[in-house]
Amino acid sequence: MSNANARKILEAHLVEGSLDKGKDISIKIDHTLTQDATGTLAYLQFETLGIPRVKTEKSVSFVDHNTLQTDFKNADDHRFLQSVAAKYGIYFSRAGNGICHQVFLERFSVPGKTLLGSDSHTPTAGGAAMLAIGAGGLDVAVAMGGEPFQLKMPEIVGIKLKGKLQPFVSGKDIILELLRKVSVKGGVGKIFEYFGDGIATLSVPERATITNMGAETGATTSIFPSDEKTKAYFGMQKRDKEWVSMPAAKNDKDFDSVIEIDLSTLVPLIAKPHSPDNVVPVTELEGTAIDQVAIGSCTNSSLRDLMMVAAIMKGKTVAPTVSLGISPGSRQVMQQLAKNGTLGILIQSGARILESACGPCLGMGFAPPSRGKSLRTFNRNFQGRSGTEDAEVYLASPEIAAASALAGKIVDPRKLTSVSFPEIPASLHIDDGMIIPPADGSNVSVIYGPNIKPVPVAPPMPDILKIKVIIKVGDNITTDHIMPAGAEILPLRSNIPEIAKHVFERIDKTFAERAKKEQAGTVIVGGSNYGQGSSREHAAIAPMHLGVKVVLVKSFARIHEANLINFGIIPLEFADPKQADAIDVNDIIEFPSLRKYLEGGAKTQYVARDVTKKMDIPVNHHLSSRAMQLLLAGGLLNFIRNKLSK
Ligand code: MIC
Ligand code: SF4
Repeated sequence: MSNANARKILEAHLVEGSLDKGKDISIKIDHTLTQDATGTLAYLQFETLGIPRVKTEKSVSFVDHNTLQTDFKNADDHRFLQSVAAKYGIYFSRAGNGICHQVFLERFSVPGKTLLGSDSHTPTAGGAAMLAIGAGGLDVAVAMGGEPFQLKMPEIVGIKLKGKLQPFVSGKDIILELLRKVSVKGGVGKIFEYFGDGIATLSVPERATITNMGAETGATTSIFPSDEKTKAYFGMQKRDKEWVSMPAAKNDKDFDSVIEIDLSTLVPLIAKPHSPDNVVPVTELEGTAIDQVAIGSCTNSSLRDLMMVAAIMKGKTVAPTVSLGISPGSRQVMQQLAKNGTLGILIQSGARILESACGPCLGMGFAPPSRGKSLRTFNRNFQGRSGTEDAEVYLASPEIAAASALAGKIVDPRKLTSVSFPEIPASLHIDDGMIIPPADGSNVSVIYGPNIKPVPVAPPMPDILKIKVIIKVGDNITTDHIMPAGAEILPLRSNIPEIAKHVFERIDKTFAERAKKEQAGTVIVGGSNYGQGSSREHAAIAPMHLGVKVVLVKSFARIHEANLINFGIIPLEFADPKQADAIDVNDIIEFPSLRKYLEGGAKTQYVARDVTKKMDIPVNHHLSSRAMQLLLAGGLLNFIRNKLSK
């Protein structure tokens, strides 16, 4: 019997199905997490379920993404979220308290529990041995209503860490190495579980950097065991009582397959523009001049990371050609830096201290200059995400970032022989004053603002689908392409008709206008790993609002495919991927009796037809029987409402 921790947690939470690779399973969700940019829709949808109080053990709502507040919209969202939390029994982490994943790890994580979060980096909590999965907001809303979460049983891949990292090589380099090995789609349908003698050398924040950025491989989640290092972390957080031991599996045989990484031979790595798997050794880029350095994000903003940065910056000033921004991951980190003098060192170095929030990571301020090179400790460097379309973003460790900020060019941090490593405190001052715990909400009224609009629901699936190809895109299209974020568009997250005007605008400015004109609906044609990146369900709802009925691609990223189904858009894959090349924009594609096909359980090969090219297109799908029911019902919300009303 396998001793993989991921398997044990799934077993303990299994509601339906058997744990055979690829089979449909449903699991009980203990905790949920939302952030403001996905949370408003999640809670609007939760409200329509008519459930008086969340049914999870613990649900937490964070405000960290949309904190620029250039007008009333985000402030209204925050007020809405606070009132919803008070009404339905949800913990509320106020703006200023920090980035959801960092704060969740510090204050809420519990080894062995399940967590579902409306953010793709929810697996961060896997650093503390939680089985933490990112999902669309509607899936999280339904989990708050007590429904199990559905997924296909992933393959459990053991990542065997051997040996010990060299100085100035850290957690970021481990996950960049994995990305180099497996690529941005190598984790789809997989859980990465870390084991081996090397794990004992890594602290929880370093582990969380790894599980966080595991999302960039497309993995369902990543998880570390709970050991002495985890115990020490819970002690530091004064949460000793919540610590649970979950020793690592010992044998390769506990996993479906194993990837080995020798920590002792690992070198500092960098992901080049514009993909997190475009990884090379730092030595290959040494001397490259940079314009900007940004340190922070849910990947690398822990106390350990920022004390390391300060140790490198101490007594020195950032290069005159570089603008350095630092966003500590949480108020706890910020307070600790202030208390032990580290903040003073960072300020003295010329760093611009930014809010404890996502900020530059998703283009909320601190955009690089035109054609600027920006070196960031973040997890995504998709083109344009920084807010500057022609900027070049590099991803690296805090060690590389700090050393390079001083030099004005990329440097190998292993040359910093005179830097002494900081002593991370064993105990912290704990202050949860910015977390509002649940109380009796029976008299609370939810406060809406004028930009908060009802979430549209898909119409029932039509019998006949003869629809136009409205756009054709290539491989690895991200949700940042489909539904961009950034300072101008993010404030529209609670208003689908408005945000829908921006769908695909970075690829084709006419998309929304053209799509809306097609009364019969439209189909998107794409390449492999379509919809990688974020969990934002806006990348499904907004196209649905514009009349997209089918997305026909070579392959999907997990969360986006689930979001399409949740909002009644049919995800189909080419049986022969080469056929994608033969299809053109404006071709008419017919999907004969698709409704009947799904009603009959979709058991045989389905064949669509490009009427324009007179070409049959055999297609595959991985729709579970539940997914087919959702599509027939016009999406998950309709489906659950029907179920609850029975
Ligand atoms: C991201 O990093 O892309 C985001 C912004 O955190 C998204 C969520 C969102 O779009 O609101 C994610 O990772 O899921
Ligand atoms: Fe926030 Fe960036 Fe992390 Fe997304 S990846 S949660 S935007 S810090």
